[in-house]
Amino acid sequence: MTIITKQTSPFNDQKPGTSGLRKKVPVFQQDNYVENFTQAILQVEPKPRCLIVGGDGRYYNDEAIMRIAAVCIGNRVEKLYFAHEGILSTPAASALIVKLDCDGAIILTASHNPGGPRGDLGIKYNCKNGGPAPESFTDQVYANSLKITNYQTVDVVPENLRLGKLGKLKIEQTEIEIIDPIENYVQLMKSIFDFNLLRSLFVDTGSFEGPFNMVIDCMHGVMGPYARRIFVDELCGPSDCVVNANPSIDFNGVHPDPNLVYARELVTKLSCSKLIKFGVAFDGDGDRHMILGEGAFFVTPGDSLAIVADNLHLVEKYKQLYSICGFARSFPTSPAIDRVAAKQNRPCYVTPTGWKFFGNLLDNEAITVCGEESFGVGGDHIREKDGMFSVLIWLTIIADTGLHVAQVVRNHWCKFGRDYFQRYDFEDCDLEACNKMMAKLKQKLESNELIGHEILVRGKVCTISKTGDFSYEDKYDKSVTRNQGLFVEFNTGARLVFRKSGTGSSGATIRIYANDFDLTNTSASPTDFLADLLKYSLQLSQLKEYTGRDEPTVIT
Ligand code: G16
Repeated sequence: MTIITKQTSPFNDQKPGTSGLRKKVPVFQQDNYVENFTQAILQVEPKPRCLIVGGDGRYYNDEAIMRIAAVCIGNRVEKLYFAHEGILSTPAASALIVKLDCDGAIILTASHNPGGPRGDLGIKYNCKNGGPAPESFTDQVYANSLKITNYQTVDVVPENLRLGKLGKLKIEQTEIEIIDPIENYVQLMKSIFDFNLLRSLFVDTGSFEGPFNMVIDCMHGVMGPYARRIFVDELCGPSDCVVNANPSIDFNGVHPDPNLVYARELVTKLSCSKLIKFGVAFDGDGDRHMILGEGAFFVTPGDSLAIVADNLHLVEKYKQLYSICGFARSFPTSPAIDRVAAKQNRPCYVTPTGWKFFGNLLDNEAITVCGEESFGVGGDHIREKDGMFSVLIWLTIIADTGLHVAQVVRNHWCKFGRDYFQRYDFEDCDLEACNKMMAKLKQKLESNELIGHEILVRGKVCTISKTGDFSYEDKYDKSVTRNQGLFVEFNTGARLVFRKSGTGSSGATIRIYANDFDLTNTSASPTDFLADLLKYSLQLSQLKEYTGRDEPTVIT
């Protein structure tokens, strides 16, 4: 085997989105496509010397890993760690980068997007701090990809590189090690949480009229082996509490997006059995999660984030390791966490959508917990959102207080009032039509023409007080990110946000987010409470006129 230079030509569509490059599998299967993008990553200065490679196990994961490996060896990367079988959750990758003192990780995932031969694949790069590459990095990758003329690789795929067996080998100048990523992640969780307290949930203590039964739905994604290790081996839960736990290349035909529509199996289980008191669904790569209580009581991601922030003091070990300084949320996320921050006299930063924007705040110890409406909660222990971390905080709260999920949420509303929130997703719309619609809306909202306009919300007059397109200046590197969400704010505190998703692989997904607040009326249905606002959002955006759609594909 020898290192060779291979001629290539650029692809003009390798611009990373919200979280890496996401495309349909056949796009990645094109000759040179994976190699060009890998070379474009490896050319960003300072060039990485030590990398981790792995992915969420979806279709083409293993072939893409071999193509990436060949380019890394061709570029004489000094050390390459591969996850056993090539399977690595996103939070585990983030933890390993720091633990093994690597320069970064190349992670193959399209997260919550469907898999299979016609499904999605993605490649994202995480940096030395364990977090997703910031825009300054991904802009360089994109620029490199547009002018690439050749890449370094090896003339034959290394035959001795077998990801099924742990161990070390050397190919050309590259030292290679196949590692078990789960062990490090489990140890990290054990260093943060009181596993004895969590174990007590599986014992009938009388607090919950029987043992605290739970269902952990891994949705055929990467989390199965992690959940089995934690819930069955460490916490001594019954083996059937972890379901859909074998990573599958097409997620068994399931859309591995933990929401009320795609995690239907879990929702049905909890709706049908009063014996199950807690349910969680993870997404394909294990960073997102959805929490349900008894009777499929749904905890909105914004409430979950606020409750985690308000109860962080219960996680003794975490509190000792990472002092609680402040919080952050993405712009479209409900302001429930802002109220917790205000009560604790701590700052709450508001960033654009995308975990990469939390990195500098965490690195500079400005925040300890952050999260997003897209089912993401994370902390200072790694630089990715971490579904398991959030679940173990929830279980700590439950074990400590003896309260059910719904009681925890209702107590929170009593203390802070309720932030009603709903997100409408219009998936797979025509891209050009969406671009035109968003351009028109932007023009309307950036002029002041709607200020003072009145609409009726639950029978009361609400006045538009502010409109625009969210932009963000990073407190530390002073970078400015514009066009991060069109918004309409009302004098009552109600708000609408409009965005085009940055994680789709074809067409366009339009997201409309609505939130409103009530201090005392906390028991209304979000659908009723937000109906007038959402109706107005459809009129204002002229979504139907542009896209022909007026029914969301998913309501969260
Ligand atoms: C990624 C990002 C998140 C973001 C989400 C949704 O998550 O890491 O920060 O909130 O996409 O983005 P969009 O609304 O643009 O589709 P994941 O879990 O897909 O990697």
